[in-house]
Amino acid sequence: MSVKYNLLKELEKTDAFISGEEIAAQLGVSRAAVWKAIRQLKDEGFKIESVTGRGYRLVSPADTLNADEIKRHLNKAASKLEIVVLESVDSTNNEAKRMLAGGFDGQALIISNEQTGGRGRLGRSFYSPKNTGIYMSFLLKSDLKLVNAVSVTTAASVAVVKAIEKVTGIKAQIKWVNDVYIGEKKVCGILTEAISDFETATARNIIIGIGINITTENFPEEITKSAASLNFHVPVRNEIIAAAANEMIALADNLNDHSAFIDFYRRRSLVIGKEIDYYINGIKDCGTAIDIDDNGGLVVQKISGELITLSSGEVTVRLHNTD
Ligand code: BT5
Repeated sequence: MSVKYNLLKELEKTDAFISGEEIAAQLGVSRAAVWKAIRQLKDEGFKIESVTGRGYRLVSPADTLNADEIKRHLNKAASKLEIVVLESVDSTNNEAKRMLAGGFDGQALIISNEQTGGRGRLGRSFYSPKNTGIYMSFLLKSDLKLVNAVSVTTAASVAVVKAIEKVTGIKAQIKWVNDVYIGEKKVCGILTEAISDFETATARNIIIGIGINITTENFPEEITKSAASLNFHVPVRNEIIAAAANEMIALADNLNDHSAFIDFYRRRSLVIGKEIDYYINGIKDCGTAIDIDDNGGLVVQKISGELITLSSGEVTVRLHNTD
């Protein structure tokens, strides 16, 4: 583990000042190494007070991503994941694809402290500033039938909502098909991609990208009204990541069987009973969301009374009055 991470752990133990000398002795490194790590942490946005003659004190709690810390919270089944923690990357989904292209043949969870090109669906972008969110991608092997593709997103939404609730106590809801909301604002988006095998009509590898705003406050102008964060200012990123991995792995082995997660998904649905606009290949229509069917499809009653089921990844749903 890095000097920086160990230093953070020391600073987190107390509200009092600790001298550079004491930290150096504790960690078995030089004073210069301590000073360098303090500077790195400050550069990353951690508020550390330094007073000559007294030493250093952490003013705001740190929430550094750390593979060992994540592994400590993983259960046995999820421990098979290779954990990759990056400081910055274009997109963790892209990184997963690069790993596959490079011959990686296992299962992994790739996490980054920021994304410079975070992606949403249909060419949209996902705002991913450093230190304040979770940006991660599961790279999983699968035997998922392509007809069941929507269930990956359904299962992932359930995993995220359960993880958030377990670690923070916050109850979130799911806006069909891939968004997690608190109140009327989006706190998490999910982008699933697959490497498929046409002959067997299965997804050989699936990449499940999840972005969760934890403490992000300043969103770009165009999403200030629709986006929010958990606003949870206690270090929780490693724990939420691990909790989501535990839930995801439990569901991933049987994605063709929706019964394990569909009831929970229904209970947390933000759309059932609401009037919605939906876009199929860019063409808008509206109706009332009636139910989520057993395959994760959204059952909508059109104004004409006709019932249709939305299940395509090309569908976008808008609640009236929200994004
Ligand atoms: C999504 O798409 O919400 C899927 C987002 C998936 C992000 C993860 S992060 C890890 C992995 N690596 C990636 O590159 N992506 C995945 P969609 O439903 O198309 O929503 C995109 C829309 O959400 C944008 O057009 C904005 O309106 C809004 N948006 C962008 N950034 C946001 C944020 N941080 N929080 C809330 N809303 C956001």
